[in-house]
Parts: sequence; C-alpha cells; structure tokens
Amino acid sequence: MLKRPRVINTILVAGLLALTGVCSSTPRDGRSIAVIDPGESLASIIRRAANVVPSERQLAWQELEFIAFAHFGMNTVTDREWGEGTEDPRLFNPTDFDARQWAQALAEAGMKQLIITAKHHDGFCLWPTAQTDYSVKASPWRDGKGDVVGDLASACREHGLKFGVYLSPWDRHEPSYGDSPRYNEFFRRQLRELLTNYGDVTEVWFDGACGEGPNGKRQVYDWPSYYAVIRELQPKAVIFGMAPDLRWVGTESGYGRETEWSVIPVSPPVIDLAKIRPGAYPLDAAFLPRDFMGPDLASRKRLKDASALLWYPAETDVSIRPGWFYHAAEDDKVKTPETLVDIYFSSVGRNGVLLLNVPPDRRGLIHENDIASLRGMRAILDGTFRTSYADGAEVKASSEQAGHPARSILDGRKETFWTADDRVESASVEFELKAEATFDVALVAEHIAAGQRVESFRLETRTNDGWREFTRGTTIGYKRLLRFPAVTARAVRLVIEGSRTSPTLAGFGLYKMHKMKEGE
Ligand code: FUL
Repeated sequence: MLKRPRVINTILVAGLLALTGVCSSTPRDGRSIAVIDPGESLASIIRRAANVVPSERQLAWQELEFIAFAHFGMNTVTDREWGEGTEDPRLFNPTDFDARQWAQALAEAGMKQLIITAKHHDGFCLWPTAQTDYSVKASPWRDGKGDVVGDLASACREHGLKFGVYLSPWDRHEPSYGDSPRYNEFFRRQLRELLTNYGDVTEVWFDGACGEGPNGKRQVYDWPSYYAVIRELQPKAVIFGMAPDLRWVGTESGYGRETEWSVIPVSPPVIDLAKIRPGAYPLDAAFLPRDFMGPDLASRKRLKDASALLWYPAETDVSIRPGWFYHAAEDDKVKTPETLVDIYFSSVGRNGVLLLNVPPDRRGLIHENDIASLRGMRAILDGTFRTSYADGAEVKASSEQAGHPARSILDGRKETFWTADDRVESASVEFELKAEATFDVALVAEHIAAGQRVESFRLETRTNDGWREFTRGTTIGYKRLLRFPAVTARAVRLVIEGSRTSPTLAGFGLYKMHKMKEGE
C-alpha cells in the first residue's frame, strides 16, 4: 500500500454488520448477527455461526460476483495517484469522455456493477455538487455543464450494470475538513446529492483515510450518521469498507484467503453490545470500525472468544494496472488475460466479490489495451465455464433431508439445494457422469442464504482401486473454484470432512480450462 504521510495509514476497513433488512424482535433472533452468551459452549457457538445469514442486500451483492471500479478525475489529468486538493479545476477537460464506451466495455467483460470515484482524496467532484465550487462545474469540460456521475448512471442503466459511488471522506480541498461537525454535515449533504439525483445506487464505498484539516485538527468522521443517510435514501445499497455491510479482503492484490469465512467474530471495542437494538439497522450504531486483515479471521479458535458473530463478507479490490488512476507510462503494464483469470479464481473462486479497477484515460475513454485484456479474460472464462461435465450426472448423497434432494445440486438454480440430515456434519455426494470426461477445474457452491458451513472437503475420482483424492479445499461459501492437474474419470465424489452444521450445496461443476487461441 502507498504511504500516507500525516494520515492514518490504513484503509481501515471495517465494518460491520448486517442485520439490516432482516428485522427481528430481539437482536438475538437477528439472522445476520448472533450475540454470544457469556459462558456459551464452543459447540453451541459454532452451530450459531453456521446459522448466521446474509441480509438481502448482501446476498444481492454477492451474486454480482464481478464488478468494476473506475478511478477517474483530477489525478487522471495530473498523472498522480493522490492529488493535493490544490489542482486548478480548469485542468479537467477530457477530450472524448464517453460513459457509454465504459459501460459497454465493462458489461461485455461480464461485470455487473460500476463504482465511480465521485470524489477522491483531492476533493474534486465529478458531479456538479452544490456543496463546493471544486467540481466539474468549474472546469471547461462541456462549459462547466457536464456531469460525469450523471452520464455514467444513465450509461450503466442502458447496459444493465448496477451503479455505485466511491466518496472519499478524506478531502484535501474542503476548508471545513478538520472542523469535524461542519465537515460531517458537508459530507452528509454530498452523500444526499449522490443518493438522490442518480437513480438506484447499489454500493457506497468508504475508504478509511483520515487527515488533518487546515485548522491543524484531525477530522473525526461520524460514520453512523453517514450510514443513516444511505439507509434512508438507498436502503438496498451495501456499504463497503469503513462500514457495516462489506469487508475489505485485506490486500489490494486481488487474491483472497484460501479459507475465507463470511461469518466474522467480533468483540468490544469493535462492537458495542449495549447499542445493539432491535429494529431496522441496529448495528449501524453499534459497530466501531477497524480493519480485518489477519490471515485467520474466523476459524473455530477465533469464534471461541467472540462476543458476536456477523455476516461480513469480503470484497476483493485490485487494479488492472499498477496504479489506481490512469498513467500513460503504464499502458504496457496492463494485467494480461491470464493474470486476470488467475485473480478471478482467487477472488470469486474464494468466496469473494472481485472489484476490478479499470481506470479510464485522459481522453475519458477506457484504453484499448485494457479492453483487449478484458476481452481475453472473458474469452477464457466463457470457454472454460461453457460446459460442465457434471451436468446431467446422476447424483447420490450419503444423507439427504426431505425436500432437499441431492439432484438439486445440478438443477442450475441457486434457490434449490441439497442438505444432509440435521446435524450430520460429514457427508459425501457422488456424481456419476454421463460419460468419462477430462477436467482440471471444479466449482462448488454452498447455499449461503442458509449460512456458510463447510470447513473442509476433498474431491475424489473412482478408480479400479477405489476412490482416490485429486484435490481438496477448506471453506466453500458462495463459490469455490479449484484448479488441479487434469484428471479423467467417470465418477467423482465430494467428501465433506467437516462442517459447522449439516452442510448444504447449491451447485457443482467440472470444467476444462480454456486456452486462448489466436485472434481471441
Ligand atoms: C485507497 C486509496 O487511497 C487509493 O487511492 C484507492 O482509491 C484505493 C481503492 O483505496 O485507500
């Protein structure tokens, strides 16, 4: 990560919670949070962890799988990563800005949402905000009548993309920054504009950077009051980072953890138990942000001492180029299709959502090199996932609950799922393929609407000498993708070795990795 002089040097992610949307009469019944009783046994805590579930908006976000970030603004012009806030607004004048070109390229790449840096740390606003003159209004672009945010919101709608905003709390231009109550009000007003004037906004992205204002004082952000504005105006939006709904995965590499739990244990001071209230958004006020960067966030060891368990899933952000903003000098450093595919397997394939930054250039267009890489990535993913050799297989499970037969795993629907008998924590599912097949990729999906449960599993093929393991994994969650040296088989068995309660499976696939061909 870049060094931040004079600032709290961390993206501080944090967040919290979820209960939202899933109302309950008492916090204890809330399904996106479980409050642990003092002295509760580990067995009971683990079972409760297995029954914490996503809120509706968290589930909708998870199903997007692959979303886009666009860092664009004053830094694009000045060739910097962090502006000072003193840059002349007259510098902003993209020659060919075309929101539709962005939306089309991103939609064709298979992305489902775009998040725009409406304001980065320099404070320059890409929409004609009424709160400051430091915006597109003061630029020569479209004679000061342009609105990057507005154009993008419409282009996204046209191309079927959802729309999100990054609004940097750290503002190096705004004079009220550091005068905490005054700036908090300024910031809430900016949020109100963005969340009122541009149709549906489905994600709000908060970085934790914080500095001193011109008065020499450090700004104290009033997070709960920001969340309240978002809940009021866009109740379906998830809030990322210094916020309740989505957790930063902890790196900017695009690689998530091999073991990635969406149920995270928290204790004071991260959570103020006294502030948990039944009602619409009880945890927005109870969560005290911090980052969640450790290698092990939620193993049994971690659950043991928790005060509460939250559904708090990981978003995995990375840039297609070395920088977050466009720099001409990086035109030949755009990640290759193969690297992007590797990142996809290590983010979407590890129970995360991939937030890939594609920074438009000084013309106001996504650069040709970035588009070429995105197309290559799409071609590999489409080629790989077009045919699953498990489709049409006969499925048999060692244990099955009424109404949730093993064949639901292959019916292509997320809502239907297999589950083992109540409290059966190890189970196996056999897939008798329609024909012998050679594959080197497997997909496994839990039905996370019922919680995340599987702790370890292995995959085996049937051989003349019995079942033989060819790969294994730990957590599954929304989606787990595994790659392994190609195997040829007629029958495959998934053995769930450990689960926090009866496991569920909503999907399973076997694929052959597609190699790019000339001209793709
Ligand atoms: C960081 C920011 O400081 C970077 O400039 C970038 O916006 C990244 C996504 O978040 O914390």
